[in-house]
Amino acid sequence: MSTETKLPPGQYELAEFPRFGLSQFANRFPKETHRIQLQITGDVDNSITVSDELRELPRADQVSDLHCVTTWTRRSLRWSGFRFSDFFERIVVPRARPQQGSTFVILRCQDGYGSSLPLADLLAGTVLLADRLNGEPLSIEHGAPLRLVAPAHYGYKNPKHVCAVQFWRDGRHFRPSAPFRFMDHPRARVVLEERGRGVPGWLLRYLYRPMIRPGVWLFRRALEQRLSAKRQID
Ligand SMILES: Nc1nc2c(c(=O)[nH]1)N[C@H]1C(S)=C(S)[C@@H](COP(=O)(O)O)O[C@H]1N2
Ligand SMILES: [Mo]
Repeated sequence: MSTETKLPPGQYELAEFPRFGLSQFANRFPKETHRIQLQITGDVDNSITVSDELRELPRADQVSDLHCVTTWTRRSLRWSGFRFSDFFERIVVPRARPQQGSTFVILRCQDGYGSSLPLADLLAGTVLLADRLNGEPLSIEHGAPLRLVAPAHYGYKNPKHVCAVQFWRDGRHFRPSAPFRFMDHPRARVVLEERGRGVPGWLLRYLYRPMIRPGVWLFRRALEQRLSAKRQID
């Protein structure tokens, strides 16, 4: 059981599952929360848009933990969706035809957020494009209509509201969403505490931890304001 295993280095368990991220994204929301629309582009022979065909892939369910780089962990989340490896082998390869060596993958999101991972990491069996959480369709808080779940990598490599997947031969098209380069490790593996680049992970624990409470508060308030503004319009 995941609740009995030890947490990764420097992490502590949170009893709630907050909406969270870099502060500049607190007030940004996806326009489309139901219909999946994924653009597949980059160094590919054929750029395509994938929507309901994604739901024809075999479903994959998994229970995994989400580890934010700021040191909070939410345990035992029940995700449901599609394995990234199935998506890649059954849709991307035959239809978009990535060019030789296009292994730098950028995921872009409806709120303007973006993150990158090497293709090899995305092909791991635990990486999902998830459309459900704990038996319900994904909520706005947690990434509707589709998010990446990559439990071996810190939360910032788990983009929400994903709208494009780009396969490039190198990283020159990528500008990390984080304000400083040290905040984006190319792989961000949790077991190795790869929180950032050029700065030891254990040191970043102390820098990031004070950001948790204000971050949770900011993201919650932004969502409440958005919901009450929507109620006035509806
Ligand atoms: N589109 C988008 N995805 C995002 C973020 C964001 O601000 N926008 N924040 C990231 C960070 S830093 C974390 S820890 C997780 C938090 O996921 P949650 O909001 O479902 O708790 O989402 C990640 N994915
Ligand atoms: Mo995070």
